[in-house]
Amino acid sequence: MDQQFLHYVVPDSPAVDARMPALHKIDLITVRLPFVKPFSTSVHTWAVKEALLLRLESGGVVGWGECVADPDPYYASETTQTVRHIFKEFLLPLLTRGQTIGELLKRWSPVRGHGMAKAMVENALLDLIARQQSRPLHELLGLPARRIQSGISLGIQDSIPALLDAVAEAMSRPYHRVKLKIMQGKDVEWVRAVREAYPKLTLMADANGDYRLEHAALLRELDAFSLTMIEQPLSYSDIVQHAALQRELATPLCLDESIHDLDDARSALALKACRVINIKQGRVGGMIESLRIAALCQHAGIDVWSGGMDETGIGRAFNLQLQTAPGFTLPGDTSETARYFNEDIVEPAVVLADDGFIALPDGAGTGVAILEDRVARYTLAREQIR
Ligand code: OSB
Ligand code: MG
Repeated sequence: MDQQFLHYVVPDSPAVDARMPALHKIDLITVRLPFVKPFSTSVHTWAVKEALLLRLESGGVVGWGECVADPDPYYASETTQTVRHIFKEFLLPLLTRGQTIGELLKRWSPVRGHGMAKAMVENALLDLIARQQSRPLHELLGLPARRIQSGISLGIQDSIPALLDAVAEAMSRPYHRVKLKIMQGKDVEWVRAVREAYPKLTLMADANGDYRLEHAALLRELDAFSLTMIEQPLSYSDIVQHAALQRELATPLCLDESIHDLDDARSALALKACRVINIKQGRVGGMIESLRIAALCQHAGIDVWSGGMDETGIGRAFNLQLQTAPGFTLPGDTSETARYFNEDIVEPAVVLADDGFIALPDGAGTGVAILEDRVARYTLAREQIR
């Protein structure tokens, strides 16, 4: 085992020194936005985006966080209900004014796991603080602005011709790379068809944990298609078996579901379980933990990218801000707004420039304006907590 990664002391973002303002109003808002098209992984199909939003108000300034948990546990074990419970019972009582963000993160470390709940709160606080200081979020995090690479994740399709149509539609926009969802029975021939139609396309596959080590020979067939990586082929909770699989494949493996925090990333690197990590800020407990993981990976010479959870424009704006960090060398799952929703709850929408890059929105905080009338239109439930 590579001990080096276990001992590396990761530097922290200057945002840990930011101080929490008084919170005059706290709202938990459940929104439901219809997707343009249903989205399928090997596990489940989602026809709508149902998300919990946290709205924090301090002296007329409002910060917003979006939780990536679904109402169901078909991507991860947290759900909107567990997030609501953990937030109200265990995180909310710790939100006292004057402490630094770093102190808050230490105070809530006894709350085991629940990274999605923690990310929602940290998101809203960082956005609020940055907006109060009239600074963009990346600046609060100590990161210079830059344009962001784009990528698109295509869900499981009904047939190979439908997949080829979906790829053709994606390629009508200048995305930097295409990710295909795969599952048992929809893998080698499906990837082969796309590769034959597009020999030069930057292409990868994501199995959302559908395979076991006994499928190693089948997965090795994917080595023929020069994929940039295969994401989470094995169980959502595994690290060790991915290390065994990586030794048998030429294609780099990427971990998504298995990485919940910096410690998981250390384990994965020490065991050589992957050559790439998909960092979703909403999964790993927030922006600050994401930057720690990115710094560890940079030290290890491992590429990272930002995944997505089909977020509304609020969550997507955090994913954009995160990707200003230097470790994010690969295009992520950051796609145009129009690919997810006919109408979003923020402005401006994410749109690709002619060269496929995405410009950071240039307002304070996440840079996007939250359209409260649109939020209201898509609201299922609103709970004023303070
Ligand atoms: O595994 O990366 C995943 C969406 C929902 C749940 C899990 C995943 C995804 C995606 C889409 O791949 C990412 C996006 O476009 O935001
Ligand atoms: Mg994934």
